[in-house]
Amino acid sequence: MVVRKNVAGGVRDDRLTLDGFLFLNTLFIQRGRHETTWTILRRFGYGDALELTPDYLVPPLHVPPGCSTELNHFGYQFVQRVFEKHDRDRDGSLSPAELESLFSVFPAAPWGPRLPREVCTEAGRLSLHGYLCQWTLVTYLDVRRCLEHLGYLGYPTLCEQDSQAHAITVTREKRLDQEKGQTQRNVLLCKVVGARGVGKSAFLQAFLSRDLGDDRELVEECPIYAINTVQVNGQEKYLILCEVSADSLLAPTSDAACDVACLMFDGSNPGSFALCARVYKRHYMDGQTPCLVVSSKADLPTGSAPPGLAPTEFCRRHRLPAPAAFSRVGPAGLSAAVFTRLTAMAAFPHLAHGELHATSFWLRVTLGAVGLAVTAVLSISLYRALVKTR
Ligand SMILES: Nc1nc2c(ncn2[C@@H]2O[C@H](COP(=O)(O)OP(=O)(O)OP(=O)(O)O)[C@@H](O)[C@H]2O)c(=O)[nH]1
Ligand SMILES: [Mg+2]
Repeated sequence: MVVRKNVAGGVRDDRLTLDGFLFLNTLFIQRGRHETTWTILRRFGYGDALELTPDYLVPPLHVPPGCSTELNHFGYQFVQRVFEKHDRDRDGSLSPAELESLFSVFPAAPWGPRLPREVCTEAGRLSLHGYLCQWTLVTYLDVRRCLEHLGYLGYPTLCEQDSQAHAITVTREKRLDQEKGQTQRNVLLCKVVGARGVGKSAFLQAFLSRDLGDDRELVEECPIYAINTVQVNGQEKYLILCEVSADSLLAPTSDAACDVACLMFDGSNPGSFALCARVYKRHYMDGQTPCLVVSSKADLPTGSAPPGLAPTEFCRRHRLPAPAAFSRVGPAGLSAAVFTRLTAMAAFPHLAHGELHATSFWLRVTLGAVGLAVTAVLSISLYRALVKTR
């Protein structure tokens, strides 16, 4: 009432406008009711220094080892609403100015200049798809940062939840996925490993349907991550490609953990395969991570193999799928097939090895047959026993 009387446009559709809100708080302060304004500020996460408090920005969220973090349905719904709010011209993408308006509630731009090389963009504009990919990447790699971002955007208030942890799903342990032979994860990580210059960055950019160009500067600037969606078995999964130099994986404290490993060598220089073989033996040979060997630069003539184990022979001996050819030039379908294959291997690791699959198939057939025979023998014995007792 008091707002309606004193501020033109202070109330609209029975709701306080910004002017009305500021007037009301000025009134509280003038009348000595500071505690009311403080209560409001604290409710929105502000501390004594009038800054959002760490408790508000990073609420507790337990992520046990072997688990990963994803935005859930509520999280995606919320960030999509934020996108739509800032897409003023309703063209389905954010221009640099629209992105700046979205960033205005953050103390610093939440996503750096690498953004256009990590997700799909269209002529400098960020599509909803690329935007959701970016949120997915941050949630997966750094959930604290994601919580902070959701906090700045006012998730708890706008969604009427205690904290923005409500927007996050912590997946079950990977060990359990491996035991059950399937995953509920929607975000999968693929490490792309290979010697210097084999074409890892080109591979990441092809995943975003972008050509690397010949500009070395751009190559140096390339991020180590690229994220996109891939359809497998009628499901849409987010696949994160992470470029890793093989040298770093041969360092003593290296982390090779991922859902699928892509071991890349240059098909025009098969000598580059030696490093893939070393990384495989060091990290993946005795583990459960599926591996796909990729022979890059398929548009160039195949080089002659140096003495030692040829890639195809190595794969056969280690029961790995035969090397998949890839080229950043040529039909897009060729590269799309590799990305689908990697995603399928990550999502269904027990199907990754053709031979293993066949083995388990025959094992199941054999066990099934044994089971049937046992049931038949038991049924006959039971029948005989019943006949005798009559
Ligand atoms: N012909 C051909 N050249 C390629 C292909 N992919 C990459 N290249 C070239 O190979 C060189 C190295 O490519 P990058 O993608 O930077 O290789 P990288 O593995 O990321 O290299 P580092 O990050 O330095 O280890 C560049 O000059 C690319 O233009 C391809 O499919 N075909
Ligand atoms: Mg590179």
